[in-house]
Amino acid sequence: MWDSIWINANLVTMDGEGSGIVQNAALAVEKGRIVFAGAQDDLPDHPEALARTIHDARGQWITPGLIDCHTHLVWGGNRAREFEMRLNGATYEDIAKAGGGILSTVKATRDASEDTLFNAALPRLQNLMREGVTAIEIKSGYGLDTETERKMLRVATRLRDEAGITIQRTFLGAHALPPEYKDRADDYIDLVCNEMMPALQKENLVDAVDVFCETIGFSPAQTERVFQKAQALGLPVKLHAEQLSNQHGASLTARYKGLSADHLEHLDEDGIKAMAKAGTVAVLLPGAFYFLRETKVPPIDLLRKHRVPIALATDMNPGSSPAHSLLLMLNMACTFFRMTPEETLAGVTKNAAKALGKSNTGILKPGYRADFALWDIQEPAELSYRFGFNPCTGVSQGGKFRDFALSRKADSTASRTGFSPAARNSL
Ligand code: DI6
Ligand code: FE
Repeated sequence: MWDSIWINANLVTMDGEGSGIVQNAALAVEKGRIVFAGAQDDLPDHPEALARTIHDARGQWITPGLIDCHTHLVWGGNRAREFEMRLNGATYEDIAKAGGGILSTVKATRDASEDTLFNAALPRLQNLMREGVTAIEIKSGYGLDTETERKMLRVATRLRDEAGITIQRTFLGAHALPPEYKDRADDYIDLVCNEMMPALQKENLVDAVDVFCETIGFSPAQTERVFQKAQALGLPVKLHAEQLSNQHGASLTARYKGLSADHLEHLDEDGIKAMAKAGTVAVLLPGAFYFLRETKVPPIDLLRKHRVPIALATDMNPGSSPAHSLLLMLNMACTFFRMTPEETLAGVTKNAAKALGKSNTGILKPGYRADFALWDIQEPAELSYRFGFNPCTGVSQGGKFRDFALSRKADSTASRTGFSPAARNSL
């Protein structure tokens, strides 16, 4: 007997070339894994004979759980003041050069206790989870000293353990130059490579390594030193690349078989070819594009031409993208980047899984983790069409199912398997 089965569903499996749509479908789960995802008529027996728990999806859609593969979700303080400064004409770079920007968040994060950071981060994470997100990446990088980088990665680990969500913890020690290393960037890279990265990896706090390669960040040569160290320690790399200028960071990342190169507004075709060859995912961040009022669009057509997988993420952070909704990123990717609804959904499922180096989630397919989301929609394109509305009615996280309709107990119309219209958007 299987543990549970969803019947009368429509699936967006993401298996194969397109979206892999199956209507009048069923999805079954056993021991946290998908054991069936296909046409209901192809079930080997009656649902009652196959599974202990039967959920009637009543025509709702099921997609793979969404994946937010680029976030800076743990930070102290906020940067609303800087937002106002930018509205009055200062640029993001101006503010960074004047010691604000990332460094103002570094100060607030150093000053915050681990509990304070955890308590601030949890609702951000819960907001994503309520939108069907079952896996995310969280970067450090607002500590810039061993102690505070450790504190951030410990918070990310606690979020993983307490929220029961898949989290990739990325060490971004080379995010900005801390004030105590002013004009000594190479010495700081020594610290990152020789002290911080090995110590934090030894404490089992690091799953991947990232660098901010930019004129206001670190040079390609400094980036490469960090990549070499990561490689020596067996850690996969990724890069904040070509966000504000073309530093040829994408090619560098490809040379280290990087998981992803992210932002990419200023990426050129050579970088794209290198990414295609290495299997490096292009992670686009429409929230940062929007919030920094960027006008240069990432080279979508060339990415398509060279068949580089495109992922989308929130880049959730206090400075360049205080975006707390992954669904909104789908809409922005369509409006700003002219991506198709189908491309955006691939961007937060199978391609985002690839960006995290995970081959067991992001697709509805037997053998994969039972990470999926239920949606009260008529067609999948609605996920990118509407904005500011959340049609998610339930989430399975490795087979653990949370029914958002049922969680409002006061609603007497919510049945064991049902999704009462009155309750479904109540959380
Ligand atoms: N690029 C970004 O968009 C974030 N980090 C980075 O390297 C922004 C971080 C911040 O402004 O706090
Ligand atoms: Fe970022």
